[in-house]
Amino acid sequence: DECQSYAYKKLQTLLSDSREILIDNDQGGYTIPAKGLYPYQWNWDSALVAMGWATLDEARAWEEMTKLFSAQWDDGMVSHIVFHKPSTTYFPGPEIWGSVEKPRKSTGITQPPVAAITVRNLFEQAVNKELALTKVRELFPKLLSWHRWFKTARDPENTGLVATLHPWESGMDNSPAWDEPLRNVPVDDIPPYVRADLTHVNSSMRPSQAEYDRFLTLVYRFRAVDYDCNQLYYLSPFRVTDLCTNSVLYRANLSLRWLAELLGELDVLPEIDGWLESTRAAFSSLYDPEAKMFKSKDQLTGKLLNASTSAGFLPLFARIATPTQAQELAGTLERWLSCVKYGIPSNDPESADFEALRYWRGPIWAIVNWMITDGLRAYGFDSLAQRVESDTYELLGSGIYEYYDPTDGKPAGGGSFSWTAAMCLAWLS
Ligand code: 9YW
Repeated sequence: DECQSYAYKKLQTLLSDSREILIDNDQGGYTIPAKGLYPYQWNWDSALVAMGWATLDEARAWEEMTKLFSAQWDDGMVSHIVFHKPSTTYFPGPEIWGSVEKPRKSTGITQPPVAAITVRNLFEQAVNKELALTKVRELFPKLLSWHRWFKTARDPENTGLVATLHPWESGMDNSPAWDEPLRNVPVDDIPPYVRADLTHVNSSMRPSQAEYDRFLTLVYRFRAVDYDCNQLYYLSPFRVTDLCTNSVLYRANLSLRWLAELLGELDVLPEIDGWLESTRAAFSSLYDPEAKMFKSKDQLTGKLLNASTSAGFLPLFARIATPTQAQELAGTLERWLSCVKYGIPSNDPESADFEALRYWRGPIWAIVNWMITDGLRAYGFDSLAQRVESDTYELLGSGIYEYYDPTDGKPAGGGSFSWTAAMCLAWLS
């Protein structure tokens, strides 16, 4: 009937808009997150975007991953941005990460390691299994070396949890969780700079100047030792246990293990099992039973960070929350949802530093909703997942943007945004 055909049309429009966005943001083997605002290849964006590509072109999805790993460092790190082609619309670009004379092809920091999760997902969904197997064989050693890098460079003291040394590495740059640790980062006498982000998005929605001064200070300090991964852990004035990175890494290690079994690479299983075990043993130290929430931690002070952010629900995506913790997290999420029109806000809507439109301090991100609903379903919270999925569907209907205001659903940030489009495809195709 009429109602059904309206719903069908809405879905088809959403899917075709999403496909168009990926095609439009395709730079030849890699996808930029958004024109102007983010003109290079971003690490975790690409891994999520590949799941969207898979719904229209499997070969292209694999290429996204190949292109990302083409910039892998000798030490195993995969950078948070790869500068394949020059651009003047983003700061800081290749000359800041390197020098004007010798610009770098990629940044000296990483991002949440979604890639192994993607590779498993692409293989499982693949129609062309022959291509998929070839690609898994090609990518597996690269994934393994990246995960080994996390272990050696970011957990040299073998705690089971990896360190994040820059807010950009967390993927949630100006999360309220970083306010405290950033206060202990001094601002060095850095060269004057002009932010390019403010020409694309209103400054009231972006990280503050004080934050950018510290982001840049960290970059210059890391650059001074040429990003030597054996030194950065010890010299960085910012060192946190980020819930997003650690949750994603744990889930990615589960995926890596699955891929190892697929390929018959049984020799590496004890190593991966060791990582999984030590992370499981350490993870509950990030749980705050009073707040009924996971919290990130400042490794330099040893303190759990006060902020409750959407990253606190990602242990569900990781499958690392205990059943009791999961039950309590679901309660916390219900409270959050009762305070806003749409879920899931990136920051506790009842906290004093909640800002509905400022980046990672309030707005909703479709990729985070996708990860959390995946986790909710894994723990059996289907109706809660359903609530978030239908909220997300409504939000996407108002435009495929970078993020959304949880109080009224207004889209904001960059438009025609790749990973939002990809989530739309991965979810609804
Ligand atoms: C920046 C591209 C990136 C994401 C990050 C997000 C933002 C870039 O955009 O960072 O300059 O602030 O925080 O997670 O990868 O979408």
